[in-house]
Amino acid sequence: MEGEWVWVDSDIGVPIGARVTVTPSGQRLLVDDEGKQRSLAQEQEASLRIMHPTSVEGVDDMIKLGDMTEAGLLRNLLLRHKRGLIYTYTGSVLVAVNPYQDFPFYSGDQVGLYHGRKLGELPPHIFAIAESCYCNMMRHLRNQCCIISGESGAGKTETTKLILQYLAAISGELSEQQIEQQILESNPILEAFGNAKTIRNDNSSRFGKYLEIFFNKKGVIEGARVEQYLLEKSRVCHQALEERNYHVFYCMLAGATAEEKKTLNLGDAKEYKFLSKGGCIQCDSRDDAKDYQRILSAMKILTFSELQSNTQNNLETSDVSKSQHFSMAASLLEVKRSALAKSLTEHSFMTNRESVIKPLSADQASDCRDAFVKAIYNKLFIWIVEKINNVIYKKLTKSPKSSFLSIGLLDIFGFENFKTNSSAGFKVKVLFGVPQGSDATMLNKMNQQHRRNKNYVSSRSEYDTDFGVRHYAGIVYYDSKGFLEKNRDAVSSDMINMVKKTKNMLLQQIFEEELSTNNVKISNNKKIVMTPNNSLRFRQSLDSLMKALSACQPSFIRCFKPNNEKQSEAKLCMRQLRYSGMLDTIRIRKLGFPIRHTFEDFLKRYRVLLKTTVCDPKTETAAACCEAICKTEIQGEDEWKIGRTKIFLRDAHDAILERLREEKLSKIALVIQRVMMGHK
Ligand code: AOV
Ligand code: MG
Repeated sequence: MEGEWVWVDSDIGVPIGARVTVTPSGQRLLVDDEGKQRSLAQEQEASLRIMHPTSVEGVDDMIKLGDMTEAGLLRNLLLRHKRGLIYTYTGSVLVAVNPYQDFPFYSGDQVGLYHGRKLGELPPHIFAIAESCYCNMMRHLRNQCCIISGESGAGKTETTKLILQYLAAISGELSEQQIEQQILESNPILEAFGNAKTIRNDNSSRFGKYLEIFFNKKGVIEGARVEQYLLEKSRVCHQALEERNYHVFYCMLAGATAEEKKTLNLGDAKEYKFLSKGGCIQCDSRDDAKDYQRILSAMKILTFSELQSNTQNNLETSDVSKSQHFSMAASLLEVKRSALAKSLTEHSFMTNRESVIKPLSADQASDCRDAFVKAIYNKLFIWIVEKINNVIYKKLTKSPKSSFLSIGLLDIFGFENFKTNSSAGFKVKVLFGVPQGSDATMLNKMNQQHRRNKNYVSSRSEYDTDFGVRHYAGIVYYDSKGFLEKNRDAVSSDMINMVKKTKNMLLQQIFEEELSTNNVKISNNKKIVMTPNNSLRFRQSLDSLMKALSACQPSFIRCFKPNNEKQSEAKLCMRQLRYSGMLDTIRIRKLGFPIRHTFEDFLKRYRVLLKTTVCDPKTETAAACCEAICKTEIQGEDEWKIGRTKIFLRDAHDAILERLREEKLSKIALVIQRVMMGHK
């Protein structure tokens, strides 16, 4: 058995690989994948589980693995990752393991290499997936989407950008225009305002994004549209230890010239409370000053005016005091100091008979300030997205939607499981729409409402502030403490009245909705400005996302994070493998027939492969013709099935049939060429 590879038990919960070796002194050993040695008695050998050769060597498509187990998948990924092969297929699903270093994978040459090639023809690559989306879109005239998943820091956002880069490059070959560049340049802007350093990722997306890229029928990009979901607002006022606020603040303070900073009354990042709560100003992997120039140039390309670039959110100093900062805030907001002071420190409401003004406590006043700051930032973000869409999307709205084909890229915020989770990573609870009340009343309400929901784990006692949610990745416990504060964004009507008086056009614009609704609801003696309920709006936008996604042909990319300071590589990947449901995916795909076409579609596409001597389409049904094609071209009875209206194929046959079709077509082309030459 010397030299043989086997599976041995390990402490990560699944078996790992080991090799049988014999020392010069004749001692038999097992050396496992982690380099650990264990002795091996001869009589044990018979019970060893021999490793399938595909697991010894590694395969580029997990469907080809002989040992179809979690251990098999895990070893294959890790083996390839060690060799610098970060991409692996699981059928048509791409698994991408974050390399955390720049590889020469993504040059123009690579684009050229993958363009026009079928999935599986070349080594697994994100460009192959992008090409397959593009090709499917053009071939079936069907909209496509890429669903990219993975935990925080796994590489979703980078993957999205690579797909966009690929599509922009191949579209750019077909025509000379600016739009591809403008779409690409929207990223640095969105990331500046919507990404931040967290302990998981130096460039963590704190919002969800769906980018839909529109092509004309020739395959040239005509425009794109960004939809954003749930920016994490609490970060604007509070950051956890070792985390930062949004990049843009640090970039601006590091990158603006001394003169510009003087004009805008700006200091250094460390002077601002809202920028230094995480005790972290610098981020080693980022160059804030350089990024600032990048942001400005992107803003120019997307036609933001200079005034708009400068009127950024400098509000973080708005302390409720008659300090210098307070005057600055008033001047930036372009309101009278007295109006700002009133709105921040007083609370006016109606009793049955009269209007009453009550002073706010210091705590209430700072809550009020924070809610206002968060609202401004959130609205500014929405405004930026709109502004970008005005440039990259608006002109498409003049033509009917049916004149375009599209590829949508979904880049969400990744799963983060901390010892204590609070609403920072879990925004959906916003759905309860609890504008007032305390964390305890909210928890109580949730416990009652979801008592019977099997995905909800109620608090253990009335003193317990935790509750749990059963996610696909496992149960996650959330601490309800501070939950409401993090999600509260109801701006008081006093603040809105103040905004009414501003001369600042941008501020007026972003609060347009509140200013135009006179719909002020009075409840419990508190005035709250009612805009369309945030949770309702979120639900609507999720609904429309789901609708959009389900109307598309999807491609899936699963990003993996190979290391984490606290966990071994294998253990970490195992967890991700489990909750990605990959093994199930493979089992189903291996068992099933994931490729399906209607008889008509199939026949239209592969008619060149039909031997008319065997089956004549003039006299036979489409189903019979399809059957005839499969019989001659696909080996193995069990590889395809004929249904009532459709033909079902195993995963691999799509690419095989395409290749056969192309060979046949080029042969035909050659014959035609010869005939024409002969005629000349
Ligand atoms: P995420 O989007 O999945 O996390 P990112 O796409 O921001 O993760 O990736 C995190 C970091 O990993 C990047 O900043 C790069 O340094 C590195 N990285 C990812 N993919 C690649 C690649 N293909 N080549 C080289 N480096 C890469 V989050 O937004 O936190 O959920 O919510
Ligand atoms: Mg991201």
